[in-house]
Amino acid sequence: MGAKRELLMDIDFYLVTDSGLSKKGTLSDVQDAVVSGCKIVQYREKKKSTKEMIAEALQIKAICGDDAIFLVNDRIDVALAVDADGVHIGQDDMPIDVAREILGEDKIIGLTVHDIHEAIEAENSGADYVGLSPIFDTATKSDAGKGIGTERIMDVKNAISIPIVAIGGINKENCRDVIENGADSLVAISAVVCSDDVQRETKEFIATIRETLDRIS
Ligand code: TZP
Ligand code: MG
Repeated sequence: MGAKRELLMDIDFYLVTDSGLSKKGTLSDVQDAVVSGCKIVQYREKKKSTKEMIAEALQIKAICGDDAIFLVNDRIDVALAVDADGVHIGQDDMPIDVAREILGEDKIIGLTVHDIHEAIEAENSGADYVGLSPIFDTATKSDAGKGIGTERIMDVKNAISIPIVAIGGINKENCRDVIENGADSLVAISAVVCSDDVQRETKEFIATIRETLDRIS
């Protein structure tokens, strides 16, 4: 098992970049999150050219170094070009078996799922983790759909054994509930990248997640 794959068992706060929402820019956000202890970063960029994405992805990879897993959203070509640690894909992106064939066994593949059926299918098709979405209503992703609520996390937890990353509408007020209901890790995009202090927000999320995981274990 690669070192980065081992790190996947230890993730708590998961950073997804958003250059449209970010106050200080993607690279600054990644830097701030990683120095604050974030162990997984997903480069999610919908507007830039492939050339710009490759240049930025190389910089993100360098910031992550050995400290954080570095994944690229959707763009398997970009992930391959920069030798990222893996990808995060959605239900309408490249089928996971095809992505695995292209990326090989060593790369990490995360898949967005919306319910227990997609989660079981994700595990059976070789996903390394699932992103369960959206837990709450969110304005950050226009087509995310209605929040499924925290109780659904436990249903998924009871059905699969790969890590569950919760996403959608999560903030510091509701994040305890998300972890108590079975999420291993969580994403909070706007709550972190729209803040003036990404380091402080990342540290606070990590502390709350860790404290909750310790309490329920
Ligand atoms: N995928 C599902 S919901 C979402 C994505 C990228 C947006 C989450 O953003 P926020 O600001 O944490 O609700
Ligand atoms: Mg996608």
